[in-house]
Amino acid sequence: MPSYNSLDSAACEMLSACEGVVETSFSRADAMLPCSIGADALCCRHCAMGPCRLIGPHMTGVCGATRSTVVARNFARAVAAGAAAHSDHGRDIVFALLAVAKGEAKSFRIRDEAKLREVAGHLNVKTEGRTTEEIALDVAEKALAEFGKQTGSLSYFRRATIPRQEIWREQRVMTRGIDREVVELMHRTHMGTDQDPKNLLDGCIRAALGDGWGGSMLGTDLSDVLFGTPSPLKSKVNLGVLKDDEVNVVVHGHDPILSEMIVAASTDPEIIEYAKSKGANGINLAGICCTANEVLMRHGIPPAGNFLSQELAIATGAVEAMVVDVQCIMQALAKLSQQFHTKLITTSPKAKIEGADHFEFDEHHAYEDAKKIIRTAIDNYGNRGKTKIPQVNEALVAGFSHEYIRYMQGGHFRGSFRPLNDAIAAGRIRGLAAVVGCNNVRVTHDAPISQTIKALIENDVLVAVTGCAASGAAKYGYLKPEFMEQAGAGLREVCEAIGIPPVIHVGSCVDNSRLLTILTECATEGGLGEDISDLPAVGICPEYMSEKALSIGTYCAASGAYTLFGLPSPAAGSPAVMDMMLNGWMERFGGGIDFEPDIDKLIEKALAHIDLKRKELGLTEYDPERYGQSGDRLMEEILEQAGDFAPLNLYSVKDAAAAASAGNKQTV
Ligand code: SF4
Ligand code: MSK
Repeated sequence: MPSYNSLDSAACEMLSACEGVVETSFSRADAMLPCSIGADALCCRHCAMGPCRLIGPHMTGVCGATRSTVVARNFARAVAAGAAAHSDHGRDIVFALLAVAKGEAKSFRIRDEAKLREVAGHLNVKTEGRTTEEIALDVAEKALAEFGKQTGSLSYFRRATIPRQEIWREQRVMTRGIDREVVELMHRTHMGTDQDPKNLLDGCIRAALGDGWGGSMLGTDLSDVLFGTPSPLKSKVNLGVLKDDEVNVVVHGHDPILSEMIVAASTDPEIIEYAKSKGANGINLAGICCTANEVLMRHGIPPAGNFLSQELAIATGAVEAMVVDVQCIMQALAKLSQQFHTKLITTSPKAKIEGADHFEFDEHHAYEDAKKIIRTAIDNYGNRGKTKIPQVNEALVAGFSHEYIRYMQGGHFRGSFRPLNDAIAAGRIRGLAAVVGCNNVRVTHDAPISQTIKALIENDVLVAVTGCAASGAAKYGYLKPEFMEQAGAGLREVCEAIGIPPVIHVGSCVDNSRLLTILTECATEGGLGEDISDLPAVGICPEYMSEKALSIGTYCAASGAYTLFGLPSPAAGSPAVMDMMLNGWMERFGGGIDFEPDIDKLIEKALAHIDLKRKELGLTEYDPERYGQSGDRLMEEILEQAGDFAPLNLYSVKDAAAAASAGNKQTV
């Protein structure tokens, strides 16, 4: 087979089948080079005197805007869009909770009351002596107010460490209302307004913090309240999860409100009977992008792939309906679905696509909407032609909410982050890394994600994954407990002791807010400094594509994390702006953004930062040879030598997951 621009053998098989027959983002990328002026952010089209291209002798635009101003303005608009996307998603979840609290959304109910009460505490909502619905109503109203707050700062900032809150106050970047910061950033970037790159970047930080500690965190928390807080479960990933003899429905996008109902409708006996009446053996649900992560984390629905798999899923000819909501949905799906029998179904009034069927989804009659969508897919089963489903899939364990991570380190009564902190302090775990974000067709699909994760775990770095990087990691077996064999000896011992894979799946891209919570818990547990910026931890986005990733990177940096992107800088046209975002932010916030397209160097930089932080904390110097001769592995060897070997249950994660989910039943 000729080589294709993907590490994923299922993707390569489909790209081979598509060659010369159907267009994909891979073939379109080959046919169109990126614009080099735009890539460096040196094009300004913020007024009709331009567009101005600040290249060659043109050091300023017609209005005199400098390269640094133009680059910072372009970056700011991307962050504003990314923060808006996440936050608007979060707002929709709040509206769903409001409808549930008012009894207007009968298809949903509150699944995690303990989390509702915890969120109520963060938002200063009284809980004592009140019904769940009363609390939920106040929580929803207070949460909505966070979006429109005109003065003061986000309530959730109280969840950050005290030193972090002080840094934000000192640096004057406390976010007011989420909407206010996004609108203000759009205002600042209007022609002739904010023309100081540093001030523009501070505006980015306020909007991005409004995303991470506001819109996204509320989105994650209230999704858990409504749909259940994830705990580990097993599933599979890749195009091989599609089935030849069942109606395949693929959910794609981000909003769990829609996908939760699709999951429920797909198990409705009446619907299953209807599928059988049309000659199918049942209904097979699969996911793409972050909707995949939402339904995987809570129901074990298998992801068919990540961002660059969306067209390839349709090209199998086996997908009766692809049901989409918001974000990361390629417009090309509309034309492509017409070349096959697939129904592309848009569901959000905010995201219609010319050529797709639009079934508007509303939480007030959600279940009926979902059943209508599934029936449409079933009716389409008879139109299926020849199929080509790559027989490639891989097992995985997903569902590590921060609540579960705390629970797995001591159980319900003694849960804490102490064992993890102790393992880091002792050097068993060298440090922590979050590997997050998208695919980007300008690099080999999944290769930077895979290379980064492999190198990190070999170097005893515990990795948490989210978004399309999580599905990418899963495809290569990294989310299987057995993969701990590939980890360094110290990390392997910890994984064996706790019963986790060396790479833990934490959720969707909105769930990067869970990473802020995990890191804050590590910092407040003690022994590793007092703040996120003290921790031997890094954030890495190897294959970013979306503007949301830039917002995520900005809020991680402003929260104290050194954050690396594996692509060229979108601020490359101004070394001064790049320096402000890396060195300037490192000095002011203890975290910064670095763009390093050479993945070998990116890994070196990540490990160097972890080691620097270990040194600053006065921790034992990391030594890869120190551990590996204790725990279960040693016991196995002893038993083997004694000739009395009986297989040990190394992977208690399965039992722990069952125990956790027993109290958190996910049936809708
Ligand atoms: Fe050109 Fe200035 Fe107008 Fe931008 S704002 S297009 S740099 S004149
Ligand atoms: S879906 S934002 S491609 S992670 Fe969240 Fe994947 Fe990136 Fe979209």
